[in-house]
Amino acid sequence: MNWITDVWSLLYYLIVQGFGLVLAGAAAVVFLFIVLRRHHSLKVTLLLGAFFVGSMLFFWFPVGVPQNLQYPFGLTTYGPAEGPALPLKNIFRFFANLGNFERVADISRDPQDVPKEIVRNEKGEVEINILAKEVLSEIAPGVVVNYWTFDGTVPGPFLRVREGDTVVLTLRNDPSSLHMHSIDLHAVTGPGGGAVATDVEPGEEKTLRFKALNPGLYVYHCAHPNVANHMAHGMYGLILVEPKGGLPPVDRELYVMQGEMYTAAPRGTKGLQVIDATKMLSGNPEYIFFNGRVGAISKDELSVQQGEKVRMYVGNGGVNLISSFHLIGEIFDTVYPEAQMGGATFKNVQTTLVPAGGAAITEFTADVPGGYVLVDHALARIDKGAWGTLKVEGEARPDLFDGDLSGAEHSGH
Ligand SMILES: [Cu+2]
Repeated sequence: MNWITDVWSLLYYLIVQGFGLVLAGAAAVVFLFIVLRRHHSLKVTLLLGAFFVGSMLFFWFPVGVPQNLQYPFGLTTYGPAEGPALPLKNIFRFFANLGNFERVADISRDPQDVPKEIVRNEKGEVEINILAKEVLSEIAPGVVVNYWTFDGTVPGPFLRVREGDTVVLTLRNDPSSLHMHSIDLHAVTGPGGGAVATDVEPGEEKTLRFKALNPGLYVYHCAHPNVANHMAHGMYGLILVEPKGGLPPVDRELYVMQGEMYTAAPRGTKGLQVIDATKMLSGNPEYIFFNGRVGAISKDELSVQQGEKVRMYVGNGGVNLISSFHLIGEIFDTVYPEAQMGGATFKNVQTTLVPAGGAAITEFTADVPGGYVLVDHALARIDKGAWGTLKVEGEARPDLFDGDLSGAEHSGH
């Protein structure tokens, strides 16, 4: 893919479909005029023609045009700030800047990219620097999306602090960005979770200081209006506030975050995609995935050793759906429901809820070797991309599981 094919894939929707429809309509008008004129007076012909053209425009403008533009005109919204409709000039600025966006080879954040546990026993001051950056990358093979990111991946970096820490967070907005960005961390006690204090223009940076009062695993996300639109472009991640005594030790920690993408073109359409704000408001994504794109969790052949205790930090950037997180063939020994800490944990859980803008912590011990699939158990969503694989390596345990797996390629569940 280069900018010529990118532009072509967009022109295909905007010009070939849009203006093609106009040409077809004009031809139909001429044809209609000729036919009507044979049987009616000029006055009746013009009236009937005006009715036909009016009907065509009546349906085309509210139905045809919005479906082909990222920021539909005339979209009525009732949020506290502007809706996902942006001025036409933003679309032109996007085209003008198309060559300047960084092309990221792989948008996904490695699920193993989790910082080490915090060993200090006293509170401290933690400095965090994050870069908001708009990039181009593939959501599925050949399908290119203009992602808006924290640090160039989806989800953004896994942040880790300790209860009582003072966090000094600097958000910088890359000069190549077309939009303002900010960060609202659900771990913050204070207005907007820090969103207003970190709202930055392209090329600008702002610093927020906050005290991490409550332990837990929290979502962070961009909260520049339209917030849903910024989140649906990929601007979310997780911050873990470890409790004072730390979390019980485990052998492996993994970072998984579910997300959605609302492309105007049907799933699988190749080339640069236009985002459909109308689909976003309806909550009907074309793609649902873990860690930024379809197939991200499966790419590294993620594997754990038999006997290892595994902890998964599971977040949901949404922007609309609630995830029913499940690991096929495993039972979560422990779940921290809604990723809260200090209250009761759940034991022996099959499927746990991960709310939009929320998280869960799941733990299991890998006992039986083989392939496992993690899913959103609203299972139609796996066909939109919401699945990943995990391999357990070790010796067979016929005392726990004994069966013929030679037909594995035919069975999904
Ligand atoms: Cu943003």
